[in-house]
Amino acid sequence: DIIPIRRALVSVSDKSRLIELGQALAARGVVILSTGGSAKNLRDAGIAVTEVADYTGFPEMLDGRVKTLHPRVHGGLLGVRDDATHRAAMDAHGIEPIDLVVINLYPFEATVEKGASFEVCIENIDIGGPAMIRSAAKNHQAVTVVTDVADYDDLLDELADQEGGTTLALRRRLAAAAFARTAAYDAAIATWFAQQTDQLFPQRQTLSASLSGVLRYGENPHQKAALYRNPADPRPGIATARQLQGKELSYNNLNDTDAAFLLVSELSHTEPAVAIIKHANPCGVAMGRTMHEAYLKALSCDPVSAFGGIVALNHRLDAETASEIVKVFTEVVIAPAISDEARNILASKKNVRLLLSEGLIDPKQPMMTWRQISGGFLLQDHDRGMITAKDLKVVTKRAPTDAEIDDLLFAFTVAKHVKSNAIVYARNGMTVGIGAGQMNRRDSSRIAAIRAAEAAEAAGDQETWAAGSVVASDAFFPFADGLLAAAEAGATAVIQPGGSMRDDEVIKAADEAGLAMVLTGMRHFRH
Ligand code: 93A
Repeated sequence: DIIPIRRALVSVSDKSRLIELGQALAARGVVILSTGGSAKNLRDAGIAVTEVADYTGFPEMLDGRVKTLHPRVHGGLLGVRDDATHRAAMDAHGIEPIDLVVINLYPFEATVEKGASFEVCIENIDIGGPAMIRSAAKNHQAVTVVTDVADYDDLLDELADQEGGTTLALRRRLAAAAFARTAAYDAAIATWFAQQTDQLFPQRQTLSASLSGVLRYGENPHQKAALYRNPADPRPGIATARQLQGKELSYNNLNDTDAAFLLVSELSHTEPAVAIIKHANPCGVAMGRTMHEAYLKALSCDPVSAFGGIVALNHRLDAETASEIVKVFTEVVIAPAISDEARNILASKKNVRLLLSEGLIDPKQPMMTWRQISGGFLLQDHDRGMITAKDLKVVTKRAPTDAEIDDLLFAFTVAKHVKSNAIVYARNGMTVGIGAGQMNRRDSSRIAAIRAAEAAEAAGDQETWAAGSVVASDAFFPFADGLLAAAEAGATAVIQPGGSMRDDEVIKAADEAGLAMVLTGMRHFRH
């Protein structure tokens, strides 16, 4: 694995530590090839170098645009050392193997940052440097590539440890860093170029074959937008779904459909489940013995908000359910599968966007969420936290019944997908009232209670659907008031993370109100 360094090519724009590096290589008897400015610096310090121009027999030309782009250079980098035909070709053409390249690129990024003219920025696009870096990195089996002054120490240490050679482990690490460097360099060029031509978004593509492409507009008509698919991620999801019918998907459709599909993917995989989403918040979520039952239960939670909503199913869409869905104005339907009959029924509403995913999203799968803030990005891993019955800590005198536990876990899962502050009432595997996105928890509780009362009214029931329900909160109750509002509305059991300074007060209030309460120890903020 150890490859001795006999010949090096040094071509650097940033000349810091160049002399130190040259001296160390020369002391080990390494033959140094170098380009104009770098060669001059080394020679001035008394280090013997061969100009690349002398080696190739071609002068640096075209204002330095062509200095190392030559087969004697690239052959020396790319030739496979233990391949007889490669060796024969190298011998025939006088190509000497180059074991080490030390290159840092024309300072394109810094030139742009300085506010240089278009022409100066263009001239600072390095062509020969990235070509050599990529040749060397590709052939890292035999070639060491250094693209950052910060790696000189590792190189020199290894040459000392390995008697003038490098290990494959180091060459691999440096090759990975080298490709990352050229990728970032090209990305900087592409970004700058796009800004120069006001082409931040790619040319419009049709969305039928693949969902990626330029969208009609963003969250609002005056905003530009595009969908980028991650080609390295073929897992089931929104960007990999197939659109079977309907109008073009909008930015908001895609965002809402993602929220809907993530939610149903997290509910029981054995029982049918439906989520109806509006503005990225669920307005009705339910499980059922059949898909039809689950849909009707989800719809009844908030039929007003469901108008113009997104419907996500965790199982196959059947005809019975499809004929209910078409009765309500619906923007998008997404399911992992669909029956032929259901497809025909939906075809009668040709505007409805119908998406077919190849399965559900694994809620445990690693995903990142990122958002831009002024001057930077926030990156976090996706909220993969999930609570099961054994994670629950009963803190009240009364423990919840088994039926309550089922509803508590269901409500807490839904609450995870509701914008904070989130309060979710649930009963018999369906949400009956959801309070989302309020700046205080008491207001969310109030709204959820109002929804439960109105759902009952719409269904012709005398008593609010909050009666006999359970309630979930995405974060702890800082005061007893939100909890008491839930008790007043008729909830009998509570699930919340706990961890407030006033937990004792809240627990006491729960006991006094006859509530059963469990703590999860896990918060699910979603902002
Ligand atoms: O203009 S280039 O793209 N053409 C080349 O053939 C080439 N070869 C090396 N720039 C090229 N380089 C770059 O020159 C290196 O990446 C390095 O940044 C710089 C070093 O030039 P000098 O040694 O003359 O200061």
